[in-house]
Amino acid sequence: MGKKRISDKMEKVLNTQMTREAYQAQVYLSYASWAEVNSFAGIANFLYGHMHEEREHMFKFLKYINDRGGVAKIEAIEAAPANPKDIGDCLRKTLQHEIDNSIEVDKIANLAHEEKDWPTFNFAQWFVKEQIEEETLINGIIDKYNLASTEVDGNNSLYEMDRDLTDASQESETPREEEF
Ligand code: OFO
Repeated sequence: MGKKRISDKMEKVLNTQMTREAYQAQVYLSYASWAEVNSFAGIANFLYGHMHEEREHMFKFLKYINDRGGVAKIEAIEAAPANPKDIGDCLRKTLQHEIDNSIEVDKIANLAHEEKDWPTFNFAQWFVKEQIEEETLINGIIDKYNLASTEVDGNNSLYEMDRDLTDASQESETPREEEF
């Protein structure tokens, strides 16, 4: 184990966020399973895919804590929330989970700034950008849902939207910095 290069406070905050990322994965997993059971295979596929992204986020936190001489603590993950009422509810709740997560990520960047912990500030920036992408991605799907569900042949449009999501990317259209 290397010399500890993060504060005790930061270690605790990063550990909390690591568990929160695992919770985010639980949310996507439970909503995906709900969508699958309710015959929305495309949406389920998209949500299962995103569950893996959240697990990767959790692992990024784990590695960072350990690499900086802290100790990642694997703790209990909060139970997934109740099933959504319908697809619209599912998408809106997914967006709210992402917004809540963005707020927590911003707090880490803020603490790193206060502590002049520039490595953690830099680490947090990856997540700040990731959250912009994720909110944009889910907002885009909500827009499609709103269009699909307000047409006269609503069910048919919803069917098509679900089919489109089968191969949907997990990335938003926002270019990442390295793509400029
Ligand atoms: Fe959905 O995001 Fe992790 O951080």
